[in-house]
Amino acid sequence: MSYPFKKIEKKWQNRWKSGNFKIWKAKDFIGKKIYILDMFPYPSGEGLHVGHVENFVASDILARYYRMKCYQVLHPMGWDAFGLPAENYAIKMKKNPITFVPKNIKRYKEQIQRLGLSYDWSREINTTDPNYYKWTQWMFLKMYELGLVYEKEAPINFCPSCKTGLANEEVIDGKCERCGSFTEIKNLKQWHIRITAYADRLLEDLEELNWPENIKEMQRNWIGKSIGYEVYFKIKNKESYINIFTTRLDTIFGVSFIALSPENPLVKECIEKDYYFAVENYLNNYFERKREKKFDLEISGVFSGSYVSHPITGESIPVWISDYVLPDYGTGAIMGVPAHNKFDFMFAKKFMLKIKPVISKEKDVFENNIELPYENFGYLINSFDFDGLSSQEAIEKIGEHLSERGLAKKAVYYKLRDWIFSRQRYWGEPIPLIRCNNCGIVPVSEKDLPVMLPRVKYYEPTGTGESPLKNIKNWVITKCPKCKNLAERETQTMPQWAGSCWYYLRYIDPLNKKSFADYKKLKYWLPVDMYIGGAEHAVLHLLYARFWHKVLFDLKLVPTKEPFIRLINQGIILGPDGEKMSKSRGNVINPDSLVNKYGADSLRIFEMFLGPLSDTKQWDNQSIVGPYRFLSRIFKASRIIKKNKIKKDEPNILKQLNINIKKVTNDIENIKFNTAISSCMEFLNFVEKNNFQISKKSWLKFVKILFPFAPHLSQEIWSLFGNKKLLDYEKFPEFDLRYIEDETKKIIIQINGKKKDEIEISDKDLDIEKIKKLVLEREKIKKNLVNKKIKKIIFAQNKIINLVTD
Ligand code: ANZ
Ligand code: ZN
Repeated sequence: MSYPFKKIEKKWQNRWKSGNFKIWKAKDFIGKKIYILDMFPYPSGEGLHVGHVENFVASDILARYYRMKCYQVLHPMGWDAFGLPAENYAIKMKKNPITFVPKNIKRYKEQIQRLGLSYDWSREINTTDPNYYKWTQWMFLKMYELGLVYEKEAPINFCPSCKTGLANEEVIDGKCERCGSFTEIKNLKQWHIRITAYADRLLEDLEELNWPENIKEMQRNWIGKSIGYEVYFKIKNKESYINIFTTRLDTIFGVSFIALSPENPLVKECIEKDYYFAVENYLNNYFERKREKKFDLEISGVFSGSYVSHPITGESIPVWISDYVLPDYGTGAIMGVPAHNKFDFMFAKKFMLKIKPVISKEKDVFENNIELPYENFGYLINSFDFDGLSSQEAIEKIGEHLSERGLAKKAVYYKLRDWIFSRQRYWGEPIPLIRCNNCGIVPVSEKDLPVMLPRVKYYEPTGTGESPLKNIKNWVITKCPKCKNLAERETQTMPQWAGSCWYYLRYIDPLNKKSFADYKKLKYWLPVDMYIGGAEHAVLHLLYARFWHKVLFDLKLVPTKEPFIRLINQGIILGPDGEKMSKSRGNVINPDSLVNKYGADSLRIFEMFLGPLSDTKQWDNQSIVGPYRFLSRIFKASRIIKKNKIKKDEPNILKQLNINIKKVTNDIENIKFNTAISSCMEFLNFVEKNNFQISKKSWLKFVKILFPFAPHLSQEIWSLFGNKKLLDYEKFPEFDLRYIEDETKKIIIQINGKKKDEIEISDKDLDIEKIKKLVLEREKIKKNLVNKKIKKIIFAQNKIINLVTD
């Protein structure tokens, strides 16, 4: 069985193209809108991956569906085209990315068009286009004006033999990807953006987002807000104090040592004479390991010779120096409580320090016989006046006690760090700042934007770890915008994240010359209603973009607090061998060959039919035959039905048709494309069993609901039946409840998770309140509930109702 998909797909693709894709052009300000966005791809030399296809087909189904539901649909595509691979390839081939990036884009675009994806190409953008990156630079300068940009030394990876700075991706197991030498850490002045100033808002506003819970949790952990206390421990025989950060002030009576990070400036002050050599030895060793990125698995440390006094008991506590205390978190110093923290416990075991339990699991149990370390909250023991308090109460009380005496204060710390914004790279947006000997750092004037990336022949690494742009003297030397003397341009470039922080805004008004986008248009289109892409962007891209958007919101340049209201992650597709697809494993599936063999519509349906969109799925080379046969059967059925003279359909046909429409409508709106497709398959089986006895009108309704999934074939059948117009703006069929009223569902009734009864409920009653009423009226259930009180009713998956009692 076969159908002429090649001819059909070519015909309609040409038709869409010859109309300049106007059919998919989103119009501003007309009616209700929906913004359906894909994470835009990086146009590598390899072309589209089946994972892209999964993402783009899913969003295309939504875009086509909502168009048929009379929405203005904004569904754009563009290119995230700056980045390291292009630059490395350029260095190798001695070719400028400016010439080959457009070639890759062309290939991507052709592949996308061969899949029948309905993008509004009039809004295409490219992050490497000067008309685009002008605004990336402009926004950077806005942040600079706000004081959100500052320069500070920060470590970069450096290969001593290639004499070049490396990106994290180029360091494999601590070695340079190119030559295999061990890389080092080199400190270089770099631009930072103060994303930490937005930490609280980035955290709080997560609550309003309809995103997968795991992604929100990753963002929460990345931001890592901890509320606790700083406590000051006085160094014995000295004037200074050691300031530690703890979230567990309730354990303060169990402190048996203080530990400083080797990088804490107080280390110097704490070293006592007799300990000098041991400490110096330890520090040298630590810094050497750090430079070479070799980390010991075992905790190490050294005693400084100093003691502090306990702020409540006055007891002497030894001060240690240890690498398990992070230099850039909290105050870089901790109080060690071995009985209640596993790292402190390991440290105490190794150096034979005291382990004193001060928290018990149960109230009024003063003898602790639980296994140590016990890290949970509990009740205080061995803690003098505070004995018996719960951990939470004790944190409050001890906090007050110490704060009143000036020995502690409430403190909040975040794991989030400021964003290192410069790269020592050629292929990125130039940072629009100028270094002048008279005036210091001077921003480029707005009228001189964009600062164009120079077109050059050679941009080999400089050997110092700095940007290759540094070598391009006639570009570097410029005039200071302030004093007009000779000055130098900043030669570091922006990270690839910069362009992807705001691209969804430019789609809204891509040709605007006066601003990055007109505010009224932003107001109409924002926020993005559905953002579809891979879960690998859980933190970096999605956090940077949210931050960038909030800065623009504060400047009153965008109308919403958040950019992406709803996020949907497509699952990873594993190779036929069950492993992640990769070139080196040789298990990458190329969509082109499948399109050639079975057609784009078959591939679209196949990928959606692999399983629920968000699940990890395994590729299976054989199964695409199924969708292909399904479409062939539809084509054949259409030719038969076209000859039908049936005017009025039998009730069972109408019933099945309406059930199908209802199912597909609900499934598309709930992003369950696989079950929508199986419902269509069932309907086709039914039509075949009934010898194709269905009216043209009803059949065409089916063709319409198939359109978002298989647009070429549906459009072909639509025109085969004499329709001249394109299907895109035909109304999506509505279901008629009259025909499906007697459709019922079996619902299982449980009490406290045990099945007690079941009930048939008609579709129109599928409403929790109605079901509750019906369930509670049932005799069996009444009997089971005698003398019991219902605490909660849980209704799961439209299948099970569980009554939870006392
Ligand atoms: C004493 C204590 C006792 C702690 C106890 C924990 C349990 P989060 O929630 O991740 O913020 N800490 C503080 N600064 C640190 C640093 N620079 N490097 C390594 N560890 C550090 O963790 C806060 C806890 O992490 C703090 O509370 C501190 O140990 C440790 F039974 O203080 B705690
Ligand atoms: Zn100057």
